[in-house]
Amino acid sequence: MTAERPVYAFDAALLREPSATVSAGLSAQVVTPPSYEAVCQEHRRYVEALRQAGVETFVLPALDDFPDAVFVEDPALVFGDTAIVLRPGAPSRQGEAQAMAPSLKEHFFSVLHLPGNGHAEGGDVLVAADEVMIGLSDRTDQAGAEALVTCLETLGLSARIVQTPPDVLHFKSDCSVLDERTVLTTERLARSGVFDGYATVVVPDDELAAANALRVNDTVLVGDGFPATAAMLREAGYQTVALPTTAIGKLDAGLSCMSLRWRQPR
Ligand code: CIR
Repeated sequence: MTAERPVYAFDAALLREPSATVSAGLSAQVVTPPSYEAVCQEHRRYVEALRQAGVETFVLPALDDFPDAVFVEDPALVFGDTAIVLRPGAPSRQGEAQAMAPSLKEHFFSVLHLPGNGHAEGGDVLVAADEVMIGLSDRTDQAGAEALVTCLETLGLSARIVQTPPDVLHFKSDCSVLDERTVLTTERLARSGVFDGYATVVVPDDELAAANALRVNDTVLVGDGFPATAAMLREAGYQTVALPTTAIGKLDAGLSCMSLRWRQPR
């Protein structure tokens, strides 16, 4: 499945304004939750950075019944002209998927629904040049992953089920695509062998959350609390833009989580 364009080439993104209730979002950490204002500020900077990187942004209104709804990456997956409505594994997030469906219909020719009763969240799905990796986690179970493999196969995409490290929220909490053959990853994930055959840039152990970076066109968006990772990326030849992620980080989120990105068919 080698794509005609690089997997990080995007010209459109769907986002959602943070919910007024976002402070009540899920978190595995014992921290003071972020304020609504702080999340909004980070979200604004993120939208602006996507625009600067050449992406047209479509920002949906907040869904106050769903504190985590700003993290639109999890309830759906999108490719060129197709979207897949997923079934989040977190009970408090399940309604986000149906709420997203009408907006997906506006932007995509075809909107599929994850078959069966299993669960899968987009944060567990890494789209690389020649394959899609689906990480099993507390949010994505075997049934959901298998259903997603089947669904992706109907789109001509080949998918592989892999393992998210223990106690890590999503597969992509620990990795991101940098280019057609290179991934940014934590050491613990790289050690599992999942990226054998890829080149890797390994984040320092004191910057684990930096692994959820986001390559968009010529730019790699990186959390501004991760200077060593940003320096490694620049040294490797990538252009970086640092964005604040302290507030969303308290909700276990990173830079891929706040958008669904695609290349519009011409
Ligand atoms: C959650 O636990 O579901 C949210 N607080 C964070 C979701 C982050 N999403 C992502 O990594 N794709």
